[in-house]
Amino acid sequence: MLLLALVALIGVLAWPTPAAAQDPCEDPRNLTFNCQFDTFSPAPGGEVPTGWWPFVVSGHPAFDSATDTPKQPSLRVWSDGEGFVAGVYQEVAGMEVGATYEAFIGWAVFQSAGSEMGRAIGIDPTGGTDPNGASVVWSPEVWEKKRSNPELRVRAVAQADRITVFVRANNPRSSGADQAFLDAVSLVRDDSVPVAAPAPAPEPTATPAPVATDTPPAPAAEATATPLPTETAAPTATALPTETEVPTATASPSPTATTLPPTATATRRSPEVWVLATAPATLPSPAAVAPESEVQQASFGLEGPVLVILGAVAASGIAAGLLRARKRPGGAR
Ligand SMILES: [Ca+2]
Repeated sequence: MLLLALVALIGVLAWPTPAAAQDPCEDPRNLTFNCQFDTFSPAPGGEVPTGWWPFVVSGHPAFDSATDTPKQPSLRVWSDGEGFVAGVYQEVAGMEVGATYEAFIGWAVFQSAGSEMGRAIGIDPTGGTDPNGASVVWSPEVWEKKRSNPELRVRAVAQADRITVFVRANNPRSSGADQAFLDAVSLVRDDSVPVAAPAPAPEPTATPAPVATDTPPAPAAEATATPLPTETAAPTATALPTETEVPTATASPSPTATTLPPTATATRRSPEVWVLATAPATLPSPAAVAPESEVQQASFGLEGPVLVILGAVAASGIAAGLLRARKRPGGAR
């Protein structure tokens, strides 16, 4: 009897419970596509189960199909001579926001000269596809060399109408040919957990509470708002536009700008330079004045001869008068 019991116990330990019992893909609630990795499609690094996408966090592992699984084929992620962190993911649509979902992998084992390789399953409840994303919820990582890993399951509350399921193999260091075998990845809705729809409701309730606390500081903010209008008065200091008129005055200097160069020379402190500077500045003015003075001189030049002529005429007139006066008495004679 003892022997029979011992043999039966060894049999249970040596071979996992019947595959059918462990096949999560047979669960009618399963939501993943190609749960049993029945078909493969080409992908970077080799080929991956159809409907799944490969990801590589580190290393350069290869992806292909293998026979190490209760229901062939399985996905093999492996390398020979280099560590790696890699796996596959699938976005699953049709989620109900607030509902709880559980992902599970029925087969996650490895073959290696080494004694450990991490395996884990994760969910990004926001639907992200970055395995390093902070929103990804990971299961505990199983490192031991064993062929049944019921602990490789994780739950999350959907935050979007689609969520992402990840399965990952973590081989920190090479032990030669290191191979991970993955298969049967499922996602089911856990109806035992009420939909978190009420959860968003309490959030708004919590929001008003802090708002009440904010009410007292609110007036403080108003007081702060009072100085703000004062700052608005600052714009009243739009006296600046008056300064803007200054530039208008600056427009005048622009013609004077021609004078600037000498002025600049005058800036060299010595009063003499000032004189010199004034001189050239005055030079143009005389030039301009020159025509006027010439005109004046010209007018004076005309006035002089006219007076002479008038004088001569007057003198000749007087002389003629005297001659006539002398002739009349003489003629009378
Ligand atoms: Ca399979």
